[in-house]
Amino acid sequence: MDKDYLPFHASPCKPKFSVPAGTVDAHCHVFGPANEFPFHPNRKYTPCDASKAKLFALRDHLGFSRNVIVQASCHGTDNSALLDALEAAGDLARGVAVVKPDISDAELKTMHAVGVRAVRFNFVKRLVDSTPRSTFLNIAAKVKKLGWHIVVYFEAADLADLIPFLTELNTTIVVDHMGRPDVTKGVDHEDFQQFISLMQNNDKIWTKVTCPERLTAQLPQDSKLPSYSDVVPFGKLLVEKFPNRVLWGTDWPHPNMKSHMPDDGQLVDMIPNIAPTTELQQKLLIDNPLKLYWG
Ligand code: 0GY
Repeated sequence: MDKDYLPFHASPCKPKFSVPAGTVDAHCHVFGPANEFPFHPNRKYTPCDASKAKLFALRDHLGFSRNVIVQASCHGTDNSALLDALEAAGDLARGVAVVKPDISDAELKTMHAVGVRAVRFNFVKRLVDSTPRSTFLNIAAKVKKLGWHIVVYFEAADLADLIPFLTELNTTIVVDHMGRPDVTKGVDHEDFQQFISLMQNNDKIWTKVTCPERLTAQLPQDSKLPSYSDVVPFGKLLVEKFPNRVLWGTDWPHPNMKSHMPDDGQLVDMIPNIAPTTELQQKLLIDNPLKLYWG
C-alpha cells in the first residue's frame, strides 16, 4: 500500500443505534487481496487489502443485513474482486461495476447474474483519467437494456459543468456522497442549493448521504475522532426533502482518508441525526436500497 495510506479501523465500536433488521450498507468496497486480485496498473493509489471476508464481518458486527459493493478506481475496469465478493454473498449483496467502453452484452449479462445492477462514472480527477462523455453515454445505453442505473462520483466544483450531461443521461442516477459539498459554506450556499435544485427538478436523481468523515472540516483532537456535526445539516436536509431517493453507506474501507480513519460504529451512530424518525430510517436504510438494487 502507499506510504501515506491509512488502513481501515481495526476494531470499530459496536454502534449504540440498533439499525432496523434488513438494513443495507449501500456504499462499500472490496480491495484485493492483491495476491489474488491485483490492483490495476493505471491506478492512482494503492490501498491496503480489504477482503470480502472482512467486509462481511463488518456487516455482521454493525448489525447490517446486506451490502452494495462499489468497484473502486484502484481496480480499474477489472471487476474480478467485486464479482468474487458478489458470488460469495449471494442474495446478500449487489454490485456497481466500472466497465470498458467495448463491454459486450454477454459480459453485462454475466455480471447481472451475479448481482451487478449499476455502473459507476467517476469524474474525480485525482482518482481517474478523464473519459469522453460520449463514451459514458454509449455505456449508459448498453446497461439501460438490463435496467441498470448509473452511479456518478464528482466534486462539487464540477457540478455546474455536469448538469447538461446528467440531464442527457435521462436515467436513474445516484450521486455519491451528496455531490461532495464544501461543508464550510453551509447548506444555504448557492453551491449546495444548486445540487438541491438538480434533485428537485429531476426525480430520477438519487444521492448517498454518506462520508461525513470525508466531507468534515473538523480534525481529530487529542486522538478523539471528530463528531462530524458540520456535515449533519447536509445529510438531514436531503433525507427530509427527498426521503425516497436517499441511500446510506459506510464507505468502508474508506480509501484515501488523510486526516484520520473513522470508526464505522460511530458512523452508524450518526444515522438518527440525519434520519430522525423511524419512517425516515426505514426508507433510507431498507426500502430505498431494496427498491433500487433488489427490486
Ligand atoms: C469512495 C471515495 C474515494 C475513492 C473511490 O473509486 C475510488 O477509488 O471511490 C475517494 O478517494 O474519495 O467513494 O470510496
